[in-house]
Amino acid sequence: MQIILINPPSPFLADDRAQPPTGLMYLAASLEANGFKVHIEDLAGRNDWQERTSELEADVFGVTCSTPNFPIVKRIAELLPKNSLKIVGGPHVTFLPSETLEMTVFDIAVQNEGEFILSETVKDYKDGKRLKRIYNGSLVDINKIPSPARHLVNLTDYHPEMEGAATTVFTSRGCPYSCGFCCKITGNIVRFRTAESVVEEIKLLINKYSFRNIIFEDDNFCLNRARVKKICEELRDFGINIRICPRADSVDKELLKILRKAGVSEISYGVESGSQKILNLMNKKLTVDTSREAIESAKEVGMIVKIYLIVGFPGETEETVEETKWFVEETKPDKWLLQNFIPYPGTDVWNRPEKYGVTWISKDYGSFYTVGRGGKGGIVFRTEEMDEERIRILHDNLYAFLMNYKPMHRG
Ligand code: B12
Ligand code: SF4
Repeated sequence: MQIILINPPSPFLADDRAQPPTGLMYLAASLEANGFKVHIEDLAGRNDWQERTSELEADVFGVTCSTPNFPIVKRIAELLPKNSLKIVGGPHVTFLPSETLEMTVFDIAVQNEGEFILSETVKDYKDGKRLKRIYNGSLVDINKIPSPARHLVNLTDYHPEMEGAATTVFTSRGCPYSCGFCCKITGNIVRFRTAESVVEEIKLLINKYSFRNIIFEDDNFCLNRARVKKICEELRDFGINIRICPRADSVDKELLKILRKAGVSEISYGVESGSQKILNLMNKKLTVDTSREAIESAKEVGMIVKIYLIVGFPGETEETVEETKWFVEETKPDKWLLQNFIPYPGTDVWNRPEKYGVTWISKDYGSFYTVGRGGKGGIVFRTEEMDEERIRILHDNLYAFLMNYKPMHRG
């Protein structure tokens, strides 16, 4: 039984080879552990993706789909062999499984995490059992799944934004917060990998793959302080550089010093806005002051600081954009990334638009990207106060200010 897992291209992005397709590498590892032969076809960065897809041959295809990838993923399914089993999963499908099946020629949609359910489904298919159209993989025990099948991709083909060759690691999944712009695909309960398994994976990346720069891609690496300290204790002598993205309220000077000693050279915070009014509307449960302190403290211990900003959340005005500019002027981050607010399926804004004054949300999923080529994102909703033009003006105003402050870094 030959299985091919496909990562679609994302031509709207400045670089769609910024990171390896980790979700597919996890799925492949579980399939291999169940004795299946798997190939990962990464179409990212390929202009000839349609020709390439038409050439693929396998019994089962699994395709991953984020919302802006939907139109391309739909086309990929049409190009795959008619007699193959075509399964689709990923963030978009998790929230819109029935609609995805109605709008495409996929046979099966899988919600949530696919490590166990995909192998079970393929086994059932092999045994000729009757299959359902929608499966829910739920949230898996991340201490019971194999490490990503990194041998199935060429890790050096990807360029995460860090000094020198870098790659990514997930040490936990989940987040207990409920920000209105986030689709919370990893669930509310945080699942932590053991410190031992994280350290083993990092040793493998150093010894087998020669990486000395690692990005921890967790939603929030610092939620369990005791575990962070344990990992840091182990990593101290490795001499590697690490980038993390914790919530600003999960770190303090003491922890930052420990992280710095363990090799954390770069830290990114989801600051989102310099306006407390906007943070409250977002349900971010964070104060502007906390972000300010977290930036100052990280700089004091010698880390490069990057901030993520969102513009155009319902309620944004010229005044709130000005507050974000003041915040940047005052805190002087080393790097920034500005994203347009997009009401993704599964977010609170998508589920309860009226609560945010949202009067229309587009179904043109190909435009559902927050930042793409030229620093621009799609504009896919309206509120009573903000039409598309006004959202564009607010974005361009802040973007011009930030570019004047420092050029943008992707990632
Ligand atoms: C790292 C990351 C990136 C990286 C790398 C992406 C990559 N190559 O994988 C970069 C910076 C490039 C990036 C870009 C973007 N990202 Co991003 N990103 C993430 C992040 C933090 C981790 C993704 C990841 O690797 N997870 C780990 C793996 C194990 O999980 P997974 O990929 O979801 O796969 C699991 C399941 O989804 C499922 N599954 C997935 N595919 C399939 C396929 C089959 C057949 C089956 C059965 C199951 C299955 O099983 C997998 C194993 O459990 C997530 C948030 C999060 N915590 O997940 C956001 C997230 C995926 N990104 C998001 C967004 C919006 C974007 C952008 C659109 C932003 C933009 N610039 O406009 C782009 C689009 C990229 C793209 N083409 O998909 C949203 C997606 C929302 C949506 N509805 O699509 C998320 C969920 C953040 C959020 N909470 O809102 N991103
Ligand atoms: S944005 Fe970050 S803190 Fe907020 S819900 Fe999503 S993962 Fe959690």
